[in-house]
Amino acid sequence: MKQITACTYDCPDACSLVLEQSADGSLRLLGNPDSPFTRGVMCSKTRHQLRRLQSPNRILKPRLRTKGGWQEVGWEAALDLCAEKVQRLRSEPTAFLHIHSDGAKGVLKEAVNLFFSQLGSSRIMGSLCDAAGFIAGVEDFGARENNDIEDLSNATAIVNWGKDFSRSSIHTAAVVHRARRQGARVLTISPGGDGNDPFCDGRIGIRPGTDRFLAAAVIQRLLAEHRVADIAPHTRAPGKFFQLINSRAIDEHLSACEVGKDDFERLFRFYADAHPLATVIGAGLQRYRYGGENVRFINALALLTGNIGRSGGGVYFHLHSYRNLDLEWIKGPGHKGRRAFHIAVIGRDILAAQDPPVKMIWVNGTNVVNQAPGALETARAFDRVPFKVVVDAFMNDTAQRADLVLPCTLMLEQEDVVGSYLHEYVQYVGEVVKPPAEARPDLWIVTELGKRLNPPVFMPAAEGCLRAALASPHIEATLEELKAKRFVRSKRPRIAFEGLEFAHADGKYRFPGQLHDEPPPPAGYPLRLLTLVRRTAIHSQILPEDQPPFPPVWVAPECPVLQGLDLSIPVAMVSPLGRLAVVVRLMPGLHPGAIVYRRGDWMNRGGGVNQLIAPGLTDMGGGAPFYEQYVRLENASG
Ligand SMILES: Nc1nc2c(c(=O)[nH]1)NC1C(S)=C(S)[C@@H](COP(=O)(O)OP(=O)(O)OC[C@H]3O[C@@H](n4cnc5c(=O)[nH]c(N)nc54)[C@H](O)[C@@H]3O)O[C@H]1N2
Ligand SMILES: Nc1nc2c(c(=O)[nH]1)N[C@H]1C(S)=C(S)[C@@H](COP(=O)(O)OP(=O)(O)OC[C@H]3O[C@@H](n4cnc5c(=O)[nH]c(N)nc54)[C@H](O)[C@@H]3O)O[C@H]1N2
Ligand SMILES: [Mo]
Repeated sequence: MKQITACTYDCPDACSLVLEQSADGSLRLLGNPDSPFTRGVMCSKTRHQLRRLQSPNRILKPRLRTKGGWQEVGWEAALDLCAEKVQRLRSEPTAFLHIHSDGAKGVLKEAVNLFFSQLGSSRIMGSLCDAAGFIAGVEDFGARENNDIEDLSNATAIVNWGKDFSRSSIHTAAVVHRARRQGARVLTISPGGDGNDPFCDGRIGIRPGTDRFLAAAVIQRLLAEHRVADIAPHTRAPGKFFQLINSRAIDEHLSACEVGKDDFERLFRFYADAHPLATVIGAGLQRYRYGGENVRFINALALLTGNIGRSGGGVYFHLHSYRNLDLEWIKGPGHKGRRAFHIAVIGRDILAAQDPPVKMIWVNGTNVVNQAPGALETARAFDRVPFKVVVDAFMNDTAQRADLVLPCTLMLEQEDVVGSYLHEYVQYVGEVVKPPAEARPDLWIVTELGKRLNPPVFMPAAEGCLRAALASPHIEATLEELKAKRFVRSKRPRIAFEGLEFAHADGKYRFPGQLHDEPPPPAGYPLRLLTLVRRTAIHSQILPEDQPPFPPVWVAPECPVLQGLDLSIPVAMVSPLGRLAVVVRLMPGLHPGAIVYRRGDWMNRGGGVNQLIAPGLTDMGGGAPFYEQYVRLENASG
């Protein structure tokens, strides 16, 4: 038997999937060959999902913290307890903080937020993901829009600013591959740590966090050679921007980003000579203090070379996953006025909260203690809050700090509708695996809780939520049609900003107003810590049984830190916030001032790199500047 569904991981690709059940009952998960975009290919992380569902470490019943440890309780008792705790906070709802993310994507997971908006509880703002780069695009273009990802195959050249095609989006890699077969040349710019070699014709190494200077250098040369496209009527104050670019010499820009003359020449020739040229921007380069600025200078370069608003050109960055669905109704009436905590500094904000302090936390769809920077501070903040409910399926670093853990259903066990932050298809997600008897979807949990409150908080039924989401101007499909077809393409134009009509009120593009210096490493901490995605898992959704006791890190063979380090005895990676025992490996091609860690392993299994990373905010969007952190390596006894 074959059943079709879609991947709900927090991954751009949102693959269409087929679950095959053979006569003996065994299950196989495969890519769906009938999908117009994902075309039968599924990545290696999704391959692990069936094992996750059946893991012996999965939480199968509600668990209550008691003095002696964890005690399993029934759903009735668990919900009654939650209701009693929430009821006490009805008169001061902002003492109740809701923290959520995209553990599983979908309309019904988003709908859970309506429960909290009706209560008027505190919410989170910003994001741990792509907020700086996203808002950079909004500042420049007025809205975050890409050409259709399929149009990337029409490029004659592609410049990839630090997206790891091989790990973070295999279907972007597939389109890049198609473009190359048609003759496109591809250049990647990165400090290393990516698996892009099979997908590109060359790589330019760059000092981490400094892409804005490389883009500025190319723009300056274009200006000097009068090669800038005639975009002035479509932009606001270009002269001021050109002054900013010319306020330093090209050599100064290049030394700030540590790019040599030959590499600069190569990149300049790409942007000056290839038309149309598409620019792809990864999320890595916006995980710095000036991450938004990095993206804005690259956007400007694409515009000034005449590559915006045309087929084969464009700038590609993450889109909004739900842009083709209507989820406005979830925000509730008082959204703007609700008390909000920055997720990127969540521990600090909880600890500092007054009038009222945080008295209860509800977490769903995020391992926030593990994934937000400043993990030890977040853990401390959780310990200070009297009552924490965590809805999850595994005893990760966040669940471990709960007072009550509620077991949720997981991907393949839940009906839903998803969009994608890469492609234009909205998909129906079928429930194809029977969930464990006592696992529940998030929406069911808050619905049952709402009924127990006085006055009650009512939640729409799942079907109503899906129908409301589909009432969007961007797609044309009823729920029945979507169920039958499985995927519907949005009606958005294939080319973004055609005619150079931008989404700002005056229709004009905006250039960045500042170019900030990149500070040198702080004394004693020479290595910039790049905490990158891993191929075989989505974020921290790694089975505890798969985590090695000592996480590996990679440095360049010529990394100066290796001198004076004895690799035959244990090594610690140290930041001002803490230390982690690691195993050191070599990665040729990596910037000598960088160290790579594949993020997502748990503190309670010997990992948890966010213990070492300082909380903070990016220049735009309330993002987390994870890669701003510097560390050192030392022998553990040292
Ligand atoms: N050091 C460092 N840390 C980072 C980053 C970085 O660059 N460096 N980048 C980060 C990025 S890009 C992101 S997007 C975030 C991701 O951070 P999170 O959003 O916290 O992502 P996950 O680690 O996947 O945690 C999701 C949790 O949801 C659970 N879950 C799965 N399905 C469901 C469900 O249906 N319901 C409920 N209630 N739970 C479910 C999973 O078991 C898992 O524990 O963090 C990031 N953290
Ligand atoms: N397998 C897998 N896929 C995923 C995820 C996952 O956890 N696992 N998570 C998904 C999510 S939510 C996200 S946000 C994306 C993230 O996907 P990516 O955008 O690929 O993000 P990162 O892994 O953070 O960074 C990727 C690359 O950025 C480069 N880089 C780092 N710093 C710089 C810099 O200063 N300049 C330049 N030019 N390059 C730099 C590094 O070479 C690194 O390989 O992946 C998604 N896909
Ligand atoms: Mo992300």
